[in-house]
Amino acid sequence: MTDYFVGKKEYFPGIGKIKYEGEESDNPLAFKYYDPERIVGKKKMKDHLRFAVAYWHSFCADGADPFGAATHPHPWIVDAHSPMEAADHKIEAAFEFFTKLGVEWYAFHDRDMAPEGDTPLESEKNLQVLVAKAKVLQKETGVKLLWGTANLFNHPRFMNGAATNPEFAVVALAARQVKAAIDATIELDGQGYTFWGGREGYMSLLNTDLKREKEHLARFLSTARDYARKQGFKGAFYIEPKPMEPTKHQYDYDVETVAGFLRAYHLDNDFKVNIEANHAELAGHDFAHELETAASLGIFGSVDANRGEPRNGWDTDQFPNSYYETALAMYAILKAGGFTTGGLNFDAKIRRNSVDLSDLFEAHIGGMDAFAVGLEIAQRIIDDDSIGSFVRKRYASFDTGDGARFEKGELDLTALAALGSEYGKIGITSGKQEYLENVINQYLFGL
Ligand code: XUL
Ligand code: CO
Repeated sequence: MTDYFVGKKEYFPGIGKIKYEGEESDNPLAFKYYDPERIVGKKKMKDHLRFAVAYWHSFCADGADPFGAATHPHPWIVDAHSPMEAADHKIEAAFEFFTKLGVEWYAFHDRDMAPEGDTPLESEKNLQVLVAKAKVLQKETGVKLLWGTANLFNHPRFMNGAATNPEFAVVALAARQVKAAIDATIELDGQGYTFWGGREGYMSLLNTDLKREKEHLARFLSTARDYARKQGFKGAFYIEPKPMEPTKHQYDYDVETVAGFLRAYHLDNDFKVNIEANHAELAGHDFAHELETAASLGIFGSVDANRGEPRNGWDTDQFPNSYYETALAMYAILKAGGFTTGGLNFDAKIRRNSVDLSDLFEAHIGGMDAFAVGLEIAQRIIDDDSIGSFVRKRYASFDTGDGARFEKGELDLTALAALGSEYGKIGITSGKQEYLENVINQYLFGL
């Protein structure tokens, strides 16, 4: 009896179920901090963190980069005689990996799971075959779908954009693909559906009608929302902000930009954001900045957990490993009330030269341990109210009296100005930044 799934062939032989062994363990294939059943605050660790594996990076990306050929000859592809057979092997390898790692969620693009056919109909049929198999595997293993999406950026037809393509025929083809991906997501009981606008932007303003493209994007999203709701989809729609790459400028630049767009087109009741750490960095923001901004605007949804390489400014999609960053991220996430439909999806890939079978496991184990540590620290900061009480006190002058009247909009500028008669020592109160930074470090290393 094993407590993991193995299909027709075992793709990760010699690796069994990954277990929590604690920080004394030196077993590279064990969790040191992620203890799924452990209660933190009021929930189990696994229910706080809701880890998901990204199908595209873990089972499709082959280590190729613009300078070199593939270095990860995936056995589930090598031993297949047709693209559909490869897809069948791949899904078995994926569920073997999910269950050995012990994650409850995954996320996928349509084209990750099923190959594109010669016609739209053939592509849809391919997807339906794999979705039927995914449904059986989900039932058998208990692994669930965090979100589905459509790949609207890989095929040359999308080189000028999908929903924002200057040619209507491409917009309609993109819609057909999204419709099928929404159907697949509903069939698999997905908790969310993501739009990452990889090519929804421009390469040159000289050939671009910005106003029209943004209106087309909004129209496209509304029609997708209306269709999904009509089909009974109750989950969340996510926009995944990213400022650039592959386009020079992407319309979903960052959380604040997306929030303005959603409000302008009355999409903010259905759409939230899926925040990716590396995308935040590309936009010139801290990961925590994007999380807190989303929470403050009421659109926090889900997270693509990864990291960039701060010195080169690319979307390197590395596995998260900074406890400092995960602690600040989890603090923002817990303050926002935690995840509802969302989770922590490892939109991260092992490096081109990470060619051992165990590397994919070690990468995820490290990422999961990093977020487990981040969660523990964030929960302690919240329980002690050490930072929260400081921030509340900082704004206490708005809690009562004239400050409260200002917040309620009861003071016009004349009344407000009349209250501004004193200079004295007003405004000379320390922001205590260094002290607060020390507090965080004490939680991280001092306990
Ligand atoms: C690309 C990216 C995508 C989305 C899903 O930068 O993050 O993989 O997460 O399309
Ligand atoms: Co992503």
